[in-house]
Amino acid sequence: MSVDTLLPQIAEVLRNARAIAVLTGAGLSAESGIPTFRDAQTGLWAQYRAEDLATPEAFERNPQLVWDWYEMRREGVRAAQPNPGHFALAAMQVQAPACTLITQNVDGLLQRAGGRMVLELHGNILRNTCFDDGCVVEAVLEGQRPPRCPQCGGMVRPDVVWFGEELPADVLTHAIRAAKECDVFLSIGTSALVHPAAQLPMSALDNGATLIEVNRDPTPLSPSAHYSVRALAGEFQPRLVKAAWPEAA
Ligand code: BV8
Repeated sequence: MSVDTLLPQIAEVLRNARAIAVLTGAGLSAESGIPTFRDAQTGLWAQYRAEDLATPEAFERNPQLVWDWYEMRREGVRAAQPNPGHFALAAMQVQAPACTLITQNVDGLLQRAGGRMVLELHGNILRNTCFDDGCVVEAVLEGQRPPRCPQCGGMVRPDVVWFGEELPADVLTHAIRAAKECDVFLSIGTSALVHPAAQLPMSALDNGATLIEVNRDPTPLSPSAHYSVRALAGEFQPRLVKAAWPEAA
C-alpha cells in the first residue's frame, strides 16, 4: 500500500491510542547529518566497522584510537541540530495521553527537540565515565588521549553501552514495561538488529499492541508490523503527527 494510503490509517491509530511506546534508531538522526551505525565509515575511519570499535576489547587494545573515534563523532553530534522527525516525536508526546520515547541513539537530539523522560538505552556520547570505577567524569583535562580519571587514574571512556556490555538496568526495565503496557508501538529509523532493544517491539506485539514501523529500508521487523512504511523519518513523522492531531498543528 502507498505511503499516502497508509498515512491516514496510521494517524487514526495514533490518535486513538491509550499509550504509545516509541523506539528510535540511528535513522532518526540521519537527516541531522549524523551517519547511521551501519553506514560505511568515511575518511580516516573507512577501514573500520563501527561495531568493531564500539567494544571494551577495542578500547583496551587501542584506547587512543577508540577515544579519537568518539571525539570525531562527538564533534558531529555537537554540530548537529534536531530535525523535523525529532520535533514531531516530541510533539506527539505532548498530544498523546501517554507516550514513552525510547532511543538507541546516543546523540541527545530527542531531548534537544523537547522530548521528555527519554530512555537512552545505549547511553549518551556527550557524557564520560571512568573505564575502571564507572564513576561519571565531568571535566577531562586536555592532553592525554584518553584522559585519566581524576578519582582513580583509570582511563576515561564515553558513557555509551558497548557491544558485549549490559544496558543500564533501570532504563531497560522502564523500556520493557512501556513496551508491554502500550497499545501502540512505533519503531522508527532502526534496522531492528541490535538486542535487547530489538526485542521491545516483539514484546509489544506479544501483548496485543499495534506495531507501526517507519524506516527507509525493510528490516527483520517489517513482516511482523501491522503497518510498515518505507519513508524518511524527518519527512513522514511530521505529516503523521499533523494528520493525527490537526488541532495541534
Ligand atoms: C547486551 C552505543 C548482554 C555505542 C550501541 C541477541 C541476539 C543477537 C545478538 C545479541 C543478543 N543479545 C545480545 C547480543 C549481542 C549484541 C547485539 O545485539 N549484536 C547484534 C549486532 C548482532 N548486543 C549487545 O552486545 C548489547 N549488550 O546484550 O549485553 C549480552 C552481551 C553479549 C551477549 C549476550 C548478551 C549492547 C548493544 C548496544 C551496543 N551499542 N551504541 C556507540 O554508539 O558507539 S548500538 C548501535 O546500534 C547504535 O546505538 C545504534 O542506534 C544501534 C542500533 O542500530 P540502528 O539504530 O538500527 O542503526 P542502523 O545503522 O543499524 O540502522 C539505521 C536504520 O535507519 C536502517 O534500517 C536505515 O534503513 C534507516 N534509515 C536511514 N536513514 C533513515 C532511515 N529511516 C528513516 N529515515 C531516515 N532518514
